[in-house]
Amino acid sequence: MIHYNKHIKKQFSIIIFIIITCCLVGCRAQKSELSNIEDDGIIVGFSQIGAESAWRTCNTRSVQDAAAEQGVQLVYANAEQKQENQIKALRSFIAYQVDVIAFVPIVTDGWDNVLQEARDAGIPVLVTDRKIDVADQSLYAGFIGTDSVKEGRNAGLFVLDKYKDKRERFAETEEYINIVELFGTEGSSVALGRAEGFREILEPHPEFQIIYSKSGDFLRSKGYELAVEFLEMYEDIDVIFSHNDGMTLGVIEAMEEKGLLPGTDIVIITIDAQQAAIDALREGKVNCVIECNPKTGPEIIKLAEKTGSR
Ligand code: GYE
Repeated sequence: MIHYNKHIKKQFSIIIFIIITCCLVGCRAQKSELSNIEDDGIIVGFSQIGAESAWRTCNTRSVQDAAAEQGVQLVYANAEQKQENQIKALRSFIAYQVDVIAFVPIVTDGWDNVLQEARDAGIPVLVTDRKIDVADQSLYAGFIGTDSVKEGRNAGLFVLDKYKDKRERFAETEEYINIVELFGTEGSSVALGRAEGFREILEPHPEFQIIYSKSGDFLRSKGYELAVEFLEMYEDIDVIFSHNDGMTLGVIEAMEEKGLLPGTDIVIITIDAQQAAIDALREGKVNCVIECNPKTGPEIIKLAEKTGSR
């Protein structure tokens, strides 16, 4: 523990104060320098979740390309799958006084405070790809993303149709249709929505039962790990509902290692429609691919320009 006498303490705090002011003036100066350099281009702070899937990297590139095309200055931050890193990034955007903040919220909760700080700083915020739960919806200026509940419903409708015959015989056979679900990131609006939409369609049909549901965090490696686990646990799986192609590719790998035929021995439904999943569909290793378009960059930048124009 270091002890200061009161005079030194006073001098010390004056020094601290001078440093902070210089920084801010420097920031403001830098910002005004930026504004001088690119006076018609806005500065957008973009906080991305990470690079957990081909969908994610395509989404990032779409935003970066659209910004470059529009002459928009993009300050990009990769949160490496951590919410605290995203909050740190949003706070640095606020300190830096960007014109607009756009972010992909990894989970739905925990954004109220930092969005209030952005509002206090007069910086509009756009929520992209995934949704958030905040007490005051006016804390953000807009949302651009996909309808995950609808994606889940489409997966449910596919299963409903696929097992039409077996369902009709259920009353006499009592043969259940066993479903395994690979859940996305816990607490993310996309995983919650896909699960909700899927159950909304199947719940009225008791012949369907979800016997296993675990989060693979949208990662191929985790999809593989969980597949090794549930293929060990169950012999009578009819359907695998995977929340994204990344996890699905891990499942296919594990099934083939076990000598099983994906798409034949077990019906597989996946969401995203990245090229590898389309190829697997063509090869019959996947039975249903539901599209989720990652190329939202142009819309995000267009809305950012509208929202943040100087
Ligand atoms: O389905 C998955 C990614 O938020 C819609 O996140 C996105 C999802 C997408 O990891 O591949």
